[in-house]
Amino acid sequence: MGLGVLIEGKWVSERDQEDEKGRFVRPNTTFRSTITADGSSGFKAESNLYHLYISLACPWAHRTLIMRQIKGLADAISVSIVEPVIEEQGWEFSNAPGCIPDFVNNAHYLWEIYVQADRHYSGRVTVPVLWDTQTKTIVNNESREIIRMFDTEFGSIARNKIDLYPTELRSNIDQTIDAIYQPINNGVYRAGFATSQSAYEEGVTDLFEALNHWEKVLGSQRYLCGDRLTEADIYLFTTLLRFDAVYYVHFKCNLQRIVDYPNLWGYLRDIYQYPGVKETCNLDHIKQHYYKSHPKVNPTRLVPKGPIIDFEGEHGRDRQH
Ligand SMILES: N[C@@H](CCC(=O)N[C@@H](CS)C(=O)NCC(=O)O)C(=O)O
Repeated sequence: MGLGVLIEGKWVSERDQEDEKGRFVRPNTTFRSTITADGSSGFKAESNLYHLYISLACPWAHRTLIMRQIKGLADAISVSIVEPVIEEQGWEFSNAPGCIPDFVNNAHYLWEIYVQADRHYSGRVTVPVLWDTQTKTIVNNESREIIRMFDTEFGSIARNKIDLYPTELRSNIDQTIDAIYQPINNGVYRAGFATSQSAYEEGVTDLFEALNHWEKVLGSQRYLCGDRLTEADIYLFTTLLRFDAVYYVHFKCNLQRIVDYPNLWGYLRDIYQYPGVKETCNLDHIKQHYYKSHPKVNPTRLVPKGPIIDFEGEHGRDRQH
């Protein structure tokens, strides 16, 4: 069993995901509309209009949930949470612990949402998905764009007046998000899904070079872009949270754990303890997902017991800077 795909609106439960050199390739997403504060894009920022489909296991989807939480958009944008494990039919809804079924469209599988948006849709069925309940379509399924919309377009609706994309830091934030994407966020997948030794080594080398770099940066400032929390930190956080429990073992990213880096470890705890963030973190969904959804990587699908990680301990980041 592997990951499936929709072809002309029909679900097919196997697809290839490497190139001829054994390198993992992440295809682009296809629904790329935007919501704007004034509605000029065709989708207006409003309460009780949009619904977010996510997995608590997926680092890309998790980011959108964190942004929704930090901005105080939880009452304005509803959410469904899929089962952690990807089976034959892809992402699935249920009442299992930590899940929220699809009370908006009553779908059983996430692919039904894609077909409802486009009867002839061909492509991957991924989380996150931002759904418009009025026009009954997918607005966007690219986490980076969903996060930006939540941050900049829902100002009058958001309960918390926090800005994670402040004008004076915008180019720095965008550059940082770009800089961590290939080596870190996608780097763990490049290492873990590689099917040749050289592709794996390429991924793992880039990953640890980048971690070493940011470890240094975080020695002299509290966050990636300076002394305030920004979008870029949310991007790094979801990879770091999964690292020691999953990527270190399952994806063979094992030169060092995050707990072995003094600055990255304090930083990870710092963001975990930021108001609203820990409620979005579910290590059980995360471990179930990775160890059971990739039988090519872990054929027995056994889920390890450990490690025991204390995310709640003192982070020391406020004293240091
Ligand atoms: N570019 C997307 C990537 C989303 C993505 O790859 N999600 C994964 C879960 S971590 C997924 O749904 N995979 C299912 C599949 O590939 O079939 C984003 O950042 O929103």
